[in-house]
Amino acid sequence: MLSHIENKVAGGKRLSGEEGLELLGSDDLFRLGRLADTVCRRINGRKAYYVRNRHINPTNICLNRCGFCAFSRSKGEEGAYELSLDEIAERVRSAPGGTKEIHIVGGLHPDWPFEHYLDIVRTIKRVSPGVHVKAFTAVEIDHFSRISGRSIEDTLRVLKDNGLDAMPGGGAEIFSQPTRDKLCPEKISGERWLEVHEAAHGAGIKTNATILYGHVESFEDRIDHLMRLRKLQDRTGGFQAFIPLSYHPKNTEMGGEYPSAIDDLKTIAVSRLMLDNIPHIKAYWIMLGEKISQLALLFGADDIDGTVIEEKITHSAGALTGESLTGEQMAHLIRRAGKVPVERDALYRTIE
Ligand code: V47
Ligand code: SF4
Repeated sequence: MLSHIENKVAGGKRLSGEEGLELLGSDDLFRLGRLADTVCRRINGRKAYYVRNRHINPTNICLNRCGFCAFSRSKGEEGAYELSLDEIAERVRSAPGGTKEIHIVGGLHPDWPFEHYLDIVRTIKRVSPGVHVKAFTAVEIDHFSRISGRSIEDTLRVLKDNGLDAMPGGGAEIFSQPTRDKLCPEKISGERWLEVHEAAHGAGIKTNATILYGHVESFEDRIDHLMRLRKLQDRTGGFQAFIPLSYHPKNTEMGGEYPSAIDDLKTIAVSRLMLDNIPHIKAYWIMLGEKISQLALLFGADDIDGTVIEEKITHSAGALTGESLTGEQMAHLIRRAGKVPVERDALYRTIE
């Protein structure tokens, strides 16, 4: 059934949306994996990447309160927190030697002004001038634009001038609006998310993209999501990595089940096959677990992400993983999957 797709992949041809749906509907997981691995090796050879990074979530207070998010709180609610600039500085200062990236995402705080987010970026750069700051989802950038009265372009320019090096891929969820309305009615639309990333690419800021899968979405929603990303990437080339985020249901308003390991691997493989123009597919070990991430390296992924150190978003929602791995542990996982570990920075430059 998949042989015409195999022929197209062998000839380096682009797959259609219908073919994407066929792949997602297939039960032949190993065939999908082999096909995705062929494409992955064509793009990245035997290399698989990891990064020494640290996550910091400045606040969990959020105006949006998405149905799948167990991390966020409303202002004044039990468990709500705000990190001070000193607490952020301390987290950066105490990050292990060799840390290359600080990853910052947080809630949409009702009172913090745009200047405070600039202070966060400046604080990190002051404490550790050599690290890359990969910060703020498109959802946050849109929020900053509204609270500051600046255009998206101007908001991004000011952030970049103050030290922003790259943007993470969160907030994409599922672009299709009817499904998005069920997940996160308060969040910016899929179109707006794509506009913000297009503006970032225009400003010379590399970004990532994600999909949140395994909840109420259909296979059509997943393929529509991938096709919209592929179309934008054709125009800008600014996406570095795509990260499928496996839904974690615990403590969420939406509830439901964890996606299966089979769905995790299939989603990685189909992402690699459909997104022929995004160089890296990340198997985020925090969400997939160490062993599924390792397998994912044979199913189209070429990155397992980072040392992380402290992780709140997935762990609030029932993550079964630890919060941290060392660089050596990640290199070991990669090596045992038969790939060559490559340490990278936030811009995929190799660390020797
Ligand atoms: O935007 C929230 C998702 C994202 C849940 O760009 C959930 O390198 C699963 O985007 N189950 C934040 N997912 C994480 C993220 C990310 C992580 C690592 C690397 C990068 C990168 C980006 O997590 C949110 C949302 O889409 N999320 N709640 C949940 N219950
Ligand atoms: Fe807020 Fe992001 Fe959680 Fe949605 S996913 S409630 S925007 S922190």
